Amino acid sequence: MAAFCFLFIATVALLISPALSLTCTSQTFSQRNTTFANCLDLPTLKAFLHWTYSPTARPNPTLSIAFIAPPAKPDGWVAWALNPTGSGMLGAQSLIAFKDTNGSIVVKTYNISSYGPISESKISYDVLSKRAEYSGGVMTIFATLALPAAEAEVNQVWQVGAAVNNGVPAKHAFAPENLSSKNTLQLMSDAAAPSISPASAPSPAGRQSGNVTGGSSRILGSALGLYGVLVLLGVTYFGF
Ligand SMILES: *[C@@H]1O[C@H](CO)[C@@H](O)[C@H](O)[C@H]1NC(C)=O
Ligand SMILES: *[C@@H]1O[C@H](CO)[C@@H](O)[C@H](O)[C@H]1NC(C)=O
Ligand SMILES: *[C@@H]1O[C@H](CO)[C@@H](O)[C@H](O)[C@H]1NC(C)=O
Ligand SMILES: CC(=O)N[C@H]1CO[C@H](CO)[C@@H](O)[C@@H]1O
Repeated sequence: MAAFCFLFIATVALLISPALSLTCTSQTFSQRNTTFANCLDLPTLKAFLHWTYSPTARPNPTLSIAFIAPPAKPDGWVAWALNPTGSGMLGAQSLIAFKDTNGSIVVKTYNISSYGPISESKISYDVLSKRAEYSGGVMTIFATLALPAAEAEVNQVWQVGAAVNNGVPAKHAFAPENLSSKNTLQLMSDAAAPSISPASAPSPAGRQSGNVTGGSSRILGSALGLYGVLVLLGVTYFGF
């Protein structure tokens, strides 16, 4: 009976795995040498964050990210921000990617201090590098920020918009999803990562992407965690 249960569970786990491959752990980047230590399926706007946090980098800790999301319309924009002074849009130190007036996909920085029209400006983080790609209907922002000090967590905000007018990203929708597109990014998620260590039992998805399965959205995270546990059970039981 126990054997049957394990077999059944393992089969179900295998059956559900294709759906889970739509998570960040199956995403790859066009530059083959681009990898990140962690990734997260963000809970709204079909967005994903990949990141590597280097708290001991000198002179400042660094956070390298790839933020992936489909713009609300093909000529729209995607944005990712840290908010060191609050949790929402006001105070967001933003990176916004869009197709510039000359047709290039650019990333510009915006210190968002009001709900009015935004304008390009410096942000409170040193931006060590930034670039963006647009392919397959999704935009990806790549950036490395210097953080003023090592932090265990930071507030992040993300957003998508439908239009860019004369090089200025236009305001986004007011839908509930937009209003809830923020949370706290646990930078030290390695410590809190699921007990499945990639070194001892790489998940199939983790192997594909070269990413460590770090955090995940609550729902997908627990599904993936469950899947991992099931795989582990299968490994233990079947010895493969
Ligand atoms: C990764 O590859 C790109 C070209 O595909 C190159 O410009 C870049 O320097 C490489 N980065 C590293 C860290 O090797
Ligand atoms: C378009 O403008 C951006 C600056 O906004 C520049 O970095 C980029 O090289 C330009 N692209 C082309 C094709 O001229
Ligand atoms: C961002 O805007 C706020 C409010 O106007 C201002 O106090 C702050 O100095 C600005 N930050 C930077 C880096 O310019
Ligand atoms: C998370 C986020 O950016 N929410 C914003 C959605 O849009 C409304 C209206 O502009 C803002 O009030 C929210 O801050």
